[in-house]
Amino acid sequence: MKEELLSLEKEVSQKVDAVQDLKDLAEIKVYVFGKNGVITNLSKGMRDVEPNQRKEVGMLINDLRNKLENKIQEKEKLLEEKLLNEKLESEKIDITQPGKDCKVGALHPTSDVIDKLTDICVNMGFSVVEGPEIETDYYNFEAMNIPKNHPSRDMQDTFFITNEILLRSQTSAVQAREMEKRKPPFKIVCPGKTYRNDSDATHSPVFHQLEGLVVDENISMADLKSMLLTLMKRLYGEDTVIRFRPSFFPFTEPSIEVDLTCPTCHGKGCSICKGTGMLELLGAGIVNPKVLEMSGIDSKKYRGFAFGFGLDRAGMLLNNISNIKSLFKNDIRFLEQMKGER
Ligand code: FA5
Repeated sequence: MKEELLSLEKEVSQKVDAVQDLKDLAEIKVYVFGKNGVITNLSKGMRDVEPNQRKEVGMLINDLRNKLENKIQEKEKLLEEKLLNEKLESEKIDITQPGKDCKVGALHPTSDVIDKLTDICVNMGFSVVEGPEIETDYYNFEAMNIPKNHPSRDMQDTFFITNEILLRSQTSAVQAREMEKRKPPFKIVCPGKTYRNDSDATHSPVFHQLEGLVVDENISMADLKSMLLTLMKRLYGEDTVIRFRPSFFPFTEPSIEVDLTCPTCHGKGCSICKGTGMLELLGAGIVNPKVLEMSGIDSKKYRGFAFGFGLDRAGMLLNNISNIKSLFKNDIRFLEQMKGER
């Protein structure tokens, strides 16, 4: 019997020594202590042992059970430690490593100038409105005192969809829409996209304008001039040089255009500003009484002034950009540079 127990101890010990993971160790446990395990079967066999030998055999079996239990427990502890160390090693974080470069975005120069100008206007009491980009001939032209076949339509090379429907060529199209809806006095601005068949360094087929319209009693050219001066100074700084020029728009009388120093040559004259040293930024004027009347506003009681900023140009002047196309290319290198400018 003793021999048998010794050989069993040896066999199980060798198996435990050789085992490499907890799953295999669990199988050995079943082999030794399971329902049909070798130790369990030895205990069951006690009833066949001669009564006078039972005590001694019992002690030997118990002794072997304790030895094997200890052996397996030690191995279990070892394997658990090994597993934990492997896990810790695989999850190790090197906190001395430099962090990953995280890209920070910024507003596009056109969005930036839209936000800035709109904010300035809102602070001056204007409400912000929107109008459709696909517009009727009536609101874009006729309600603005530009009848069909009027020569001033040539100033805006328009994309027509049908005879009566077009891509709006000016945000002035919102003027009549708002005048029909509102009762004076009111002040509105409308930033948005506009479309013309135009393309060079300062003209793009899609561009942005910001329309402003003020209707009230006793409006004069002095109000318009001081409003535009304030807007320009708030946007470009107190020492901004601007030039008011007489102009013509069928919907304003008198009409003016406003120029700002060219960002490319700083006033010296270059190909971008066609040698003038200045770039045209906006058109404006006192609303033609005919336009007020067409939209149901009493022109004897009320007068108005209106202005239409070219927002892409405004952004170019703000960021020293010489070609309007850069604003539409979405070249990340250009946009990165713009981020630094603001
Ligand atoms: C107009 O569009 C008038 N509706 C402005 C106006 C509003 C006058 C209210 C009176 C009262 P004009 O065509 O000049 O005007 O355009 C106004 C500005 O839009 C220009 O000064 C220029 O800055 C910008 N602009 C015009 N065409 C383009 C274009 N193709 N690309 C980029 N900017 C343009």
